[in-house]
Amino acid sequence: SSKVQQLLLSGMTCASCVASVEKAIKQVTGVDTVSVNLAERTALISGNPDIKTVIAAIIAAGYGAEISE
Ligand code: 9UX
Repeated sequence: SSKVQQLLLSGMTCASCVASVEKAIKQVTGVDTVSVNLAERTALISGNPDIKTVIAAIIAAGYGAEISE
C-alpha cells in the first residue's frame, strides 16, 4: 500500500542538485510523489517503491542517501 518514506541525502549543494535527485527518484517504479528539501537534506517519497532501489538510483545519480528514522 502507499506510504511516505523519508531519506537523508548527502552531496547536494544547489537547486539543480535537488532537481537531479528528484528526477532520479521519480524514475523508480512505484514512486508517486517526491519532495526534496535542500536545507533539511531530506527526501519525502510517497507511493510504494522498494526503498533500496530508490537509494541505488540516488547513488547512481552521484549523491548519497540513507534511510532516515
Ligand atoms: Mo549545482 Mo549539484 O551547480 O550536483 S548541480 S552543485
